Amino acid sequence: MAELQKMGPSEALVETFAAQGVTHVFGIVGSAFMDALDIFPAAGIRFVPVAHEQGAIHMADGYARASGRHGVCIAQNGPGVTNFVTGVAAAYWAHSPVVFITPETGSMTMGLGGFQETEQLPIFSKITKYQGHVNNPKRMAEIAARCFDRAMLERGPAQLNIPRDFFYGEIEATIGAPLRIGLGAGATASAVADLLGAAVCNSYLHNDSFPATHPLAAGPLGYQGSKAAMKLIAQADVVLALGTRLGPFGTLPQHGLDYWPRQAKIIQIDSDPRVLGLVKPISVGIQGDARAAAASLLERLKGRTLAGAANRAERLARIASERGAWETELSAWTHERDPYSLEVASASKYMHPREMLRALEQALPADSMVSTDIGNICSVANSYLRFDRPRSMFAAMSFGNCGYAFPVICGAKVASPERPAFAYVGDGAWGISFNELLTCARERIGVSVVVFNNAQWGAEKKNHVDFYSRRYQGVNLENPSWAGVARAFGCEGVTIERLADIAPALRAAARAQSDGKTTVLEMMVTQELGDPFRRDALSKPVRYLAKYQQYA
Ligand SMILES: Cc1ncc(C[n+]2csc(CCOP(=O)(O)OP(=O)(O)O)c2C)c(N)n1
Ligand SMILES: [Mg+2]
Repeated sequence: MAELQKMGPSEALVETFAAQGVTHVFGIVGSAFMDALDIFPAAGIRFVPVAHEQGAIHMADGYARASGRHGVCIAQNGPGVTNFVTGVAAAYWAHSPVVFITPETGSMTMGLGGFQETEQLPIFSKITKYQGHVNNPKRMAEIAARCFDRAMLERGPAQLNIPRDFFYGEIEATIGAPLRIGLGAGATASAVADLLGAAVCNSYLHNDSFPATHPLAAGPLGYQGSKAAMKLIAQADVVLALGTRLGPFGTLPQHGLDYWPRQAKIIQIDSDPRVLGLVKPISVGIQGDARAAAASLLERLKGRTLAGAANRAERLARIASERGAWETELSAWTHERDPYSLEVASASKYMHPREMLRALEQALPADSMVSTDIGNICSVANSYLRFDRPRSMFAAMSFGNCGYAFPVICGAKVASPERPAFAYVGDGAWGISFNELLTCARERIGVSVVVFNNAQWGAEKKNHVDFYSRRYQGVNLENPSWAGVARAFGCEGVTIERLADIAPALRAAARAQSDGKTTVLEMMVTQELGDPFRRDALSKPVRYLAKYQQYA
């Protein structure tokens, strides 16, 4: 609809959604945007009502990450909008093209402190790639479209802020076509790796960035990642960093290995020039699309005599042997071996987290999508999650908020209903997010949630163990039956205490997804704890005042 037409601003907004290919909008109903909501069905848009606005923005994030299209959500001005904050920050660091619509208090009462009023632009100013403010209803279509274009172009959340009286009136508007700069998935990476005979490491929490079954795949770097990947990259003389910002959290020493090859030449390619050389010193920085850059690199390398060809066979043998060694080590590593873990496990009849994660890995159906939360067991899961195609792993990225995984997998499932969908969630994080079971039951979104019931905020308890002589505060949980809670919400719930029950329960849960049924698989596990997130995060306590001496 490129010509100028008479319409209402709500129509201009909804027509822009349609032009941008929007089919789902997550949110909680509110008077502020009801005039636009009213016509969603006529534009082919399904409004997905949620339990909490944080759920809506996380679902939009999951939807975007699974589909590669925009995730969209909307909320009531004031409290509905402030409920978005954590989810926007999470989407920012997950580089998700989310457009969140924030109706604002009316333009004629702004500043008078009426109902549901707060300045909505400053709150989001540091966690958005773009903020569009509709300063005149006549600009609704123009500014809305720009939010969609910028979210995709800059890979991150864009805010569309609209004073609520600007939904009404008569305007003349043109609905523009989406503006897209082509960015491809880095699939060409395997061709480059094959030509070079180079090992391929996944960057932290991107285990779906390269097929795990490929013989050159070394596994993920970073926290609870693959020792094979770390040992191999440590020997590199050149690292080609393809479409990764080399985030600081994802390159920290792990398993006692300080693996980053400081002497190596680093070639970094990223579409965002601001991340080139930001975290790690580089030898060459290339601003560009990872796929296009890899393709042109491949063209230039073909037909040349490659220095690395001389020892290719030896290198391939080394890669295969490191992969094998890590697999063998992982299979034998059924439980943690530090004194705290040995003690708590011996007093428990429940499953060891590691052997449970291994059983889950083996039972996951082909083509599964898995989201993971922030917590000790979720992090250890990094060693046991392998994928063969992109858009399969949706970890809480560097914002690191507990309560991310469940709503995110709900959004991913709405985007890709044909794929089996699983969320891994610790019991503490589950307490933050289980309200969205309401949404699953009501909207018939069928996902499976694996809740790790270790009756503790484990990742933080690990700090009490390592640094505070086990002086526990606020880390022990008293859980209800989470399976029972799920059933009370109208979902399925199963409690699992034995390894042998994992595969059949997981398969049944996956089948139930096709009937739009969500299942909570409550895993009863010991209180063992894997390595801490990071060894540099805390220091041993030092106290100077007499009354605190026993706390040193
Ligand atoms: C919203 C939020 N609050 C607090 C934290 C701090 N935090 C990090 S990990 C963690 C413990 C997670 O416990 P749980 O979900 O039970 O998983 P577990 O570590 O026991 O496997 C906490 C509280 C956080 N990351 N996010
Ligand atoms: Mg826990």
